[in-house]
Formats: sequence, structure tokens, C-alpha cells
Amino acid sequence: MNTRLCELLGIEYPVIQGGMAWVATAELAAAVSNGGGLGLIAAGGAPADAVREQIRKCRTLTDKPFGVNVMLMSPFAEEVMQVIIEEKPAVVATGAGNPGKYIPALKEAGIKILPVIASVAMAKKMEKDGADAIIAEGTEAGGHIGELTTMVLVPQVADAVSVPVVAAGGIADKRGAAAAFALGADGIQVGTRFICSEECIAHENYKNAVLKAKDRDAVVTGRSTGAPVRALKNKLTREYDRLEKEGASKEEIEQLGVGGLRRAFLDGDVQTGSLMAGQSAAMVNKIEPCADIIRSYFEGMDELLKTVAEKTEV
Ligand code: TUI
Repeated sequence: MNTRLCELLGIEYPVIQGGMAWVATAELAAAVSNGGGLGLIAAGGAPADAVREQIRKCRTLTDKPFGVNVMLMSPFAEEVMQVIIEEKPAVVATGAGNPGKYIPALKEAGIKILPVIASVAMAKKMEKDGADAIIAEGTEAGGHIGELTTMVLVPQVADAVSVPVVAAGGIADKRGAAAAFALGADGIQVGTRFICSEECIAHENYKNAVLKAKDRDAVVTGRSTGAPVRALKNKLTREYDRLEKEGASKEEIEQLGVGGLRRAFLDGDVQTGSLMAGQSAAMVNKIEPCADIIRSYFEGMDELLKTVAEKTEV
């Protein structure tokens, strides 16, 4: 494998691990980078010092390039960016906002910047502001999401920008990877499947919930408050639905989710915790090492593409 993304990031396989708060620790990021992809530490809502510690820990676990995902809605985003500029990981990916104001300083520090976006307009803006590649995330993804599917977002973004495009959302196996490349992507971002990696430190109950999930189990809550989030159906999502239907206040609805990620990922509370996961959870059926997950997206790709060519030959 050698796509433009591999060249840009100095990686062997064009796979970026999604930045999942609480799940994407130094251990997971290092395992993905050691497996030939690009691992990301998720800053999530963590304070800057905790992120600095994770970056330093990751350096002890891998000598391959890795990055940090910055959730821009975090109250600590500004200070986390400052720490990143000091520590200089190879890459910064951002989510849930516009990283434009940080791009000049990141570039100055020699850090590659890959914003996650959910619309064509935002992709164009990010390229203009100096992004090195664009991660186009479809609504199939877990966590905070946009409206468009990966199927329609990726080709439009690929047409609109000239930097490499990474497809994200719903890519669970090599069929999804082949589709992403056909849509014009230069790489894929994978989140949900890495929750079920051996190296991921998420609680066993959380991993089991992903393994058990069926096709319609990853539901969206929070549409009415303007911050839609996809997570596995449980007591918490049903409570969200009830409050939203009753027309509860934004504050009351948001209060429900406070601490929800921590409860799910660290405490294993699968009832009142927020089990953020993408639609692809239904396609994740075993726990494997990160290196095997990465290879599985490409092994047998020739055969798959031959089948496609045969089916579609005129
Ligand atoms: O950011 C994500 N996924 C996330 S963030 C997160 S933490 C959270 N928890 C509860 C509520 C909300 C967030 C959990 N999962 N994915 C990347 C992503 N970014 N998806 C959509 C966007 C996005 C949205 C708007 C990117 C840019 C954007 O621009 C807005 C603007 O400023 O114009």
C-alpha cells in the first residue's frame, strides 16, 4: 500500500485510528502505529497536563509517527493545543469544530493538521486555511456526527479539495475500504472496530456491547439540542428520547449525558453510560490485535477487486 496519505504521514497502511475519548489512550495509539497505521491519542475533555503525559507515554511505546485528536468543544482545547505545539506529535486531528485559528502555529511547529469535517463547505475552508489532509466523516460514525452519509460525503469532498481525503464512518472491513477508495479517498479512518482490539483499555462490558450490537442498535440522540450523538441503544438513550419527546430544556437533556462516557468506557456501566459507537458495531464480531485489524482491511483486496471487475464487466 502506498497512497498519498502514506507518503504524507510516513505510515505503511493508509489507516488512521479514530480519536475516541477515554478509549484512544497512548496504549491504543501506539499499538495502531506499531501495526503500520496512524494511532491517535484522544484528548477528549481531558486537561492539558493529562494530554502531555499521554503523548510522553506514547513515545515510550512506539517510535513510529502518531497523533493527537483534539475535541474542539472541550473547555481545555486552547491549552491542549499549546501542549501539542510544545510536544510536537507528528499529527493533530480535530473534531467538533473549526480548528482554523490554530493552523498557523501547528504548521510553524511542523505538525500535520487533519480536520474531521462533515460537509463540503467545511472541507474547502479547511484546505484554504492550510489543512494537510481532510477526514470526511459520514453519519454512520459513532459519537458526535453530521447529516451526510459516507457514501455521498466522500466523493463530493474528493472532488472539492486537492489534498488527500480520508473516509470515515461505517468502514468495518475490506469491502468498506474498497468502497472508500472507489469514492475517491486516499485512506480510511476506523474507530468502532478498534474498540474491540486487544490493546484497547475500554471496559470489557463496553467491548461486549459492541460485539453484541445488531444493525439498528447504534442510535442517534440529541438532534433536538443541535449536538447529535450516535451511541448503542440502552437505558440512557431511551431516557434521552423521552426527554426530547417531552420537549425538556436543553440543559436538562444535556445534564443526562454528563459523565456518560466515563461511566461506559471506564466503569463498564452499559445501562446509564454513553456507549458511543458507529453503525459498523454490528459488523464487529471479535477481539483482535490492532495489527491484525489493520491488515484485514487490505489482505485479499486483489481478489475482492477482481470479483467487482467480473461482476461489472460489460
Ligand atoms: O468530533 C467527532 N466526534 C465526537 S466528539 C465527541 S465529544 C462530545 N460529546 C458529547 C456531545 C458532543 C461531543 C464525541 N464524538 N467527530 C468529528 C466531527 N466533527 N463530526 C462532525 C464534526 C464537525 C462538526 C461541525 C466538524 C466541524 C464542524 O464545524 C462547525 C463550524 O464551526 O462550522
